Amino acid sequence: MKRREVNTGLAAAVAAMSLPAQAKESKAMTHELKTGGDRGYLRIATEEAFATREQVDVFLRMVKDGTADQGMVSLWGFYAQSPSERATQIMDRLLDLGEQRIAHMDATGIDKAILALTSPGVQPLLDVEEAKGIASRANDYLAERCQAHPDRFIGMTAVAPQDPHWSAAEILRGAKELGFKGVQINSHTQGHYLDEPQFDPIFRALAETGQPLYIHPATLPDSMMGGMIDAGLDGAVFGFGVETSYHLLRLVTTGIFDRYPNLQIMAGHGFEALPFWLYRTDYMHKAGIRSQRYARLKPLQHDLFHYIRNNFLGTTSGLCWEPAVKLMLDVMGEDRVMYAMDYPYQYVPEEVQAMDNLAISKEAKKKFFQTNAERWFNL
Ligand code: 1DF
Ligand code: MN
Repeated sequence: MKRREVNTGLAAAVAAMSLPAQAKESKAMTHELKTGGDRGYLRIATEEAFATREQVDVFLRMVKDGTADQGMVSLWGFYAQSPSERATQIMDRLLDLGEQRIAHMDATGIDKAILALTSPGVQPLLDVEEAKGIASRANDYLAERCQAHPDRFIGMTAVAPQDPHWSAAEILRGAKELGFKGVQINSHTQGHYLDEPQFDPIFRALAETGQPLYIHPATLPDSMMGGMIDAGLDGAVFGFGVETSYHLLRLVTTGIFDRYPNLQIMAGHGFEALPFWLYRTDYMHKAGIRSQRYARLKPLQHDLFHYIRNNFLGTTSGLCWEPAVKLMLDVMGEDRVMYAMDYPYQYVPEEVQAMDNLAISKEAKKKFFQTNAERWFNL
């Protein structure tokens, strides 16, 4: 109703616009959002964030004492200190794993949320003991909240890759004792990438548990920052996706899936734009291999199309936009694309309606919202 009123001033202009614009407008008003499967599927949101107070306090301490890098100052200096409505509302929502979050899930028809400690987890912390303490207490807290709402909340394990052996043990504890269904790592850890050999215990633990790894964006390392902050592009607006897609691709080119052929890696934001790039990336990757341009790079067992359709899973977090989702479905296949909201960073009810209205088959939509998540997170 509110939308209709707001739009009356625009009505003539909209009427004069193309039919698709009109259809889009009326579609968004077609239905209420309810939980419980009234449209033939449950909605499972797969990239949903929470924070703990002690995590945010350490971020703020690092911002103030000068040990935070530029990306952390830009991101957490903002969320933890800005009086803006966006920052204060997001802080409030991140810290809630109770009634407010459930009410927001009810209001947008989200049946289940797959929750992870917000980015960058504990990965920028310089004191490894402190990092491990905060991660394990966050895991205990999340497990307790999931037990309090077993039909609504599902957890992913937070780790501290600064200590790969400890992280491997925490992955096993998450899977075997806490009931978690996956592991989230927020891209690089202080400029280190997961293809480096010291992280192998993490991949062995993933193989042992059979759990998926969600690679979530993080603040840019100083080495990649360049002029991003000057242009206002370092965060979720752009920089996150650039750095995370780089991470995903270097795992491929350095052969992680040839070493761990059953490994499943998830990423959000339209799989960080990689479906769009895939054809060219694959072509140029092959050209580089054939000409032996890079000493380190050995031929892979498969082309990039194989890995994206066998080892990667994409979610829509923050990119609930039909052209992008259709491209993901085309490139990754309808078994490998899942819905995510990215609460609380992008809490937009109209986006849920837009995804309900995707012009894809009934079967594909149920996979997208429900059964792919059930399958890949082993719910
Ligand atoms: C933002 C976006 C921050 C996402 C996030 O974690 C995050 C943001 C600190 O908007 O600043 O997870 N996101 O996934 O798009
Ligand atoms: Mn996110």
